Amino acid sequence: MTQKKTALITGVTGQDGAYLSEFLLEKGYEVHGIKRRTSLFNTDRIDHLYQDPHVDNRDFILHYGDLTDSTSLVRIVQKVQPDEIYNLAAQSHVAVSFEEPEYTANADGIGALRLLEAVRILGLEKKSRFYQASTSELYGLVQEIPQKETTPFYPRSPYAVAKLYAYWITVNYREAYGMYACNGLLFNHESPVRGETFVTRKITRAVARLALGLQDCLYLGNLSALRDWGHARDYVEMQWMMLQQEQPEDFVIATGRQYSVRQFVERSAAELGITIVFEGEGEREIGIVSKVEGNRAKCKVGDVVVRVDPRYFRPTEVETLLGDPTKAREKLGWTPRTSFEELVKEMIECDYTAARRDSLVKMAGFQAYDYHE
Ligand code: NDP
Ligand code: GDR
Repeated sequence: MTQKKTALITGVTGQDGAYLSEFLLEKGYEVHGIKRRTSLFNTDRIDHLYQDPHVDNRDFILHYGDLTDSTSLVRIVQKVQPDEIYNLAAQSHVAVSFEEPEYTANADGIGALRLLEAVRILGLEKKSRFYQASTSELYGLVQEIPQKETTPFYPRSPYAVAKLYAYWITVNYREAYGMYACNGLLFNHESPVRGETFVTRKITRAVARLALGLQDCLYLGNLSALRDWGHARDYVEMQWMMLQQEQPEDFVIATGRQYSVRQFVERSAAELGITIVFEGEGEREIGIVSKVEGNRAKCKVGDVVVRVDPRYFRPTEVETLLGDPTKAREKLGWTPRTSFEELVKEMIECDYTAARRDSLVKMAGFQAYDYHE
């Protein structure tokens, strides 16, 4: 009987952590995840994978730890003796990194070093393969379009600068200690469980709520930013594939197609039969309902449903990202399965279902218990 492979995932409670856990469990792995202590439950995305700790032979096991706490990492790596480590944990919000630059550097930059050092201290350099969640944000200010593995980096946020350190320390441990360590340069990837403050999920949630009369207006920042958006489910497969090669290498993962934030809004609204037209410019730009079809939306023609709020502008912005996934296709046979339209549809359908539930609860006269009274 061949022994199960063991994977350790940091950031297991995040979007990618949840999809990757599902994927690896289906492949027959024993999956260990690191979650951090929070005052509220933070395991919503993986609750369906939970296994009762009183049961023997579990293959999904969570450990408390934190990327800012070396000793917890050493303890967990020693206990798990992983064949594969996926370092997905991060303060992953670019705008927030301007507010918390030091913490972001600590968790996203030095955190990767702590994990690599844990592997080295424990003498697991030849056993544990290491995946680092690198990002298209490294390209930042445009040097070349589309961006590929050889495109020079120009990070534009504390988040991206921290991730630049993590990228290079991963390369350095590969070269210095012969570790199987590699970077996935992943472009934006989304899903119905994307964090609610990233622009795509903010849009799909808001459009669903606007359609049902639960919200009046959606406030956004830079509507012209261009992104290459894929589906997280497709991208975690590639994270695994990168650790199954003979030699460790870095890969760009992207769709090769690009849309603006404005187009994401238009597409989301169209899924519910709402046509939005944009007028004005810069901070005065607004999105107005020009047509409503079908019976899924209660909006009226003429409603102003999108406004620009400069509070969402970033001190330095990444205006355009477009990835070239040729290397991933040619060397690993990977291509994204989900189109932009399918991604938006899936996200809208989930958020519309959730909004309908809220709407029905509201119509039934339910009021939440107010513990301040
Ligand atoms: P999420 O923000 O959804 O998840 C981040 C995870 O990291 C969460 O589990 C979070 O825990 C955990 N975490 C945050 N800080 C710490 C810490 N100090 N110690 C331990 N865990 C911590 O991100 P995604 O799943 O979208 O992204 C996964 C990784 O890929 C991240 O590193 C991100 O920067 C990177 N990336 C993401 C892209 C994308 O488009 N999604 C593109 C390119 C790279 P909690 O749940 O408690 O908050
Ligand atoms: P990004 O994702 O910064 O690319 O980082 P985000 O969805 O936050 O922003 C994408 C673009 O939309 C513009 N934008 C807004 N963004 C947010 N969050 N909220 C708004 O209201 C808004 N209005 C316009 C932004 O300015 C930006 O140009 C994501 C994260 O997952 C990172 O961890 C990851 O590394 C990169 O993708 C690749």
